[in-house]
Amino acid sequence: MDGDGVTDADEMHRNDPNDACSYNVADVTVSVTSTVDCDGDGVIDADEIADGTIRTMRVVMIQQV
Ligand SMILES: [Ca+2]
Ligand SMILES: [Ca+2]
Repeated sequence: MDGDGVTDADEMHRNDPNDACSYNVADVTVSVTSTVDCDGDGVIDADEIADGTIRTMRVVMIQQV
């Protein structure tokens, strides 16, 4: 578990279970325990998930299209 809120079983599908910055927000089913800030905006991912805000540059790019 990397603490990104996605179980290792779910991460096996398409994400890295050892990288807290690799996860699909739709697969977050457990408490987020990591304190990483993957997009470097100063807000840790756990808080961004709780707030429903953007956590990764990839999501930003998708939303800009
Ligand atoms: Ca992960
Ligand atoms: Ca962030």
